[in-house]
Amino acid sequence: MEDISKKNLHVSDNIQNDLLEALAERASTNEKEKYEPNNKTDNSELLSEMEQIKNMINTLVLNKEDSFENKTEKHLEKQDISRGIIEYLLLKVKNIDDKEKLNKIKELIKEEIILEENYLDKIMVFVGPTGVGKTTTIAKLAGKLALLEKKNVGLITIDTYRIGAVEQLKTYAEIMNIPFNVVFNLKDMESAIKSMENCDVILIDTTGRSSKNTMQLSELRAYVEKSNAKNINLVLSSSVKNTDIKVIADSYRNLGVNRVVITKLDETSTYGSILNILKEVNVPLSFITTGQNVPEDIKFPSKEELLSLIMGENSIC
Ligand SMILES: Nc1nc2c(ncn2[C@@H]2O[C@H](COP(=O)(O)OP(=O)(O)OP(=O)(O)O)[C@@H](O)[C@H]2O)c(=O)[nH]1
Ligand SMILES: [Mg+2]
Repeated sequence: MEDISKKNLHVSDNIQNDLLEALAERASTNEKEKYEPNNKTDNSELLSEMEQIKNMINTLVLNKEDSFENKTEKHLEKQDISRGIIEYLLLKVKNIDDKEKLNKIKELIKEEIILEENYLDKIMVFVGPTGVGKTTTIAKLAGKLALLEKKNVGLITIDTYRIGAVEQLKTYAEIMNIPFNVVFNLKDMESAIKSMENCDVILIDTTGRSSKNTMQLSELRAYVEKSNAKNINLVLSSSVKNTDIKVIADSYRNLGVNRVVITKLDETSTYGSILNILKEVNVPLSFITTGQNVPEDIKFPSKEELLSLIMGENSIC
């Protein structure tokens, strides 16, 4: 019998099926022939053919599992990179040499990582869903700017909705000895900003809002517009569900979001969400946060550092 196992055995679900059928047919013929009086079939030859077919099927299955596409797909899935992005990456490298594919994938991912080089502005607003770390992030940034870089920083909060929210930021302002203002209505916003005219940077904290509550979001938008801020950061936790990113991005885009901050990277062991967020929100990354410590746990990673996190080659302890 021809040694089919040496042929090119690529892909071939169909071939596998054909072979399985052939194998089944042979097996049933064999059974029948066992009971026929004039059986001339040499059973040992038949068994060896069947063994060959079995080996060939194994080779086919292994070949498929070992293919670059398969291994890469599994690896990217393990990093929690979204299905859409994985398919896009694999399609892009489909027709290039296997040896080049991994580098090309890394290059493509790097293209998606856009860093905001000038993340600072005179007036900066932080918006986002509840509990993602907006207030803590503002405290970290204020600490870095006021304590380490000796800048004049002012803090404003419009979060009079949640009990304790004002005290949370006020406490940080007192510890850092920097001006602090609470804005209760739209009219207050103007005067609060005016009172901080001398500050190099004014950081504005907002109430966490669900992306599904359009009323609350329009109210928030009015405050953001009134602040005249040109630097509007959407704060998202790295543990955000893939399916939610698009909904959040779409609803917050109306607020003029033009930067993103990714928080709580210390709470995850896979970093595909960085890529998912950047691709979906489609604005530059200002910085990331990596823990609850104020002001230490704020980081300004390079593209290479983010790439190695996304690819699972590095981690944040
Ligand atoms: N592990 C970890 N925890 C964080 C990080 N940033 C913030 N937190 C914690 O997340 C919790 C919520 O933080 P807040 O800053 O109050 O979040 P927020 O977005 O202001 O919440 P709301 O104002 O209620 O919408 C707090 O316990 C923070 O200490 C981070 O980078 N890593
Ligand atoms: Mg808050």
